[in-house]
Amino acid sequence: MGFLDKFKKGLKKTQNRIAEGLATALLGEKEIDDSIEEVLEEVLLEADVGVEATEELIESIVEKVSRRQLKDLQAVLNALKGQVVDMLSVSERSHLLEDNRKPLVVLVVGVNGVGKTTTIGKLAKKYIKMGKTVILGAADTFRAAAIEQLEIWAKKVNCDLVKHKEGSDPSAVAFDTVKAAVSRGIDVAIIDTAGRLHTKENLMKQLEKMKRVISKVITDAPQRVVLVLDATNGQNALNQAKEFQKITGITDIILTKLDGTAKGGIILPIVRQLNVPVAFVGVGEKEDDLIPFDPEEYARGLFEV
Ligand SMILES: Nc1nc2c(ncn2[C@@H]2O[C@H](COP(=O)(O)OP(=O)(O)OP(=O)(O)O)[C@@H](O)[C@H]2O)c(=O)[nH]1
Ligand SMILES: [Mg+2]
Repeated sequence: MGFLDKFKKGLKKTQNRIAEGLATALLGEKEIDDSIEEVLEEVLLEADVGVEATEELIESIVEKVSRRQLKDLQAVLNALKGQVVDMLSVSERSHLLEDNRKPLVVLVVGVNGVGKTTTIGKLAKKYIKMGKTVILGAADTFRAAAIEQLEIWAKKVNCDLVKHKEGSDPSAVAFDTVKAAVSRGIDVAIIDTAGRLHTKENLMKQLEKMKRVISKVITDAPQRVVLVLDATNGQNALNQAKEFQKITGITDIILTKLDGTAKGGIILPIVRQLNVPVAFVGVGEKEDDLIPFDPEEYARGLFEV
């Protein structure tokens, strides 16, 4: 299956909610009228498009309906698609893969269970496919089996790994990983971190320390701080992102588990409110289930039936 099909499949649940929600509500109506406003609001909010973006979308659709420019469901879906592309195209594209600083240090952060470690495996594979060499740093020394989980990925994608004992200082692992990348001439060092709630001050401080220690090896590193968000968390993911952004400069966002939720609309407020590009979306648990985010494909996935 190609990227585009996978992206579409990953958005299926969200698409169903929106398109079917609208279709059901409009069933039996000869022509679309103002009553679409309420239905639209409901389905868009349910898909976690967020209040602000929902209002913006509704305004434009209702205006077109009252001018009799949109007569059926298909026309409404098409209009929504165009509008969403416009809303997202203001955002910058992520250059996570194309960042050629060497070694590139990528620090991966996020709350518990969002898919950090899995995403690191998938990401490593992408760099390797481009002909780059990769080293992984097992700086989640907190959770039992976290190191082993990353080791399995390193074996699977065939790259180096730096690890210490469980319970050791994550900053020391990060430091050694970057050192190893430099001495072995490796292109990309990706550092896994323990899941942490954005509300836990001491854990957020620990992230700061990791960054500081890494910059002792290379002044401008980590050049990329990737925040992994779980799409199934919907609006809550947005709140997490805001907190992480306050404490540690996020350069890229990866939104996982799009395949498992009807809340795929959350990308809109994420892109529009955070001013950080969404680099990839996760659409499954396998190594190739990480898809570059593209506004056009996203809008098609949401609104094309
Ligand atoms: N369906 C689906 N599952 C995913 C995706 N990404 C990750 N997962 C699954 O989510 C679960 C948690 O993934 P991990 O990579 O362990 O998450 P983590 O953020 O490293 O977790 P902690 O280290 O405990 O904080 C695993 O079962 C993954 O297979 C995705 O895009 N889609
Ligand atoms: Mg993990």
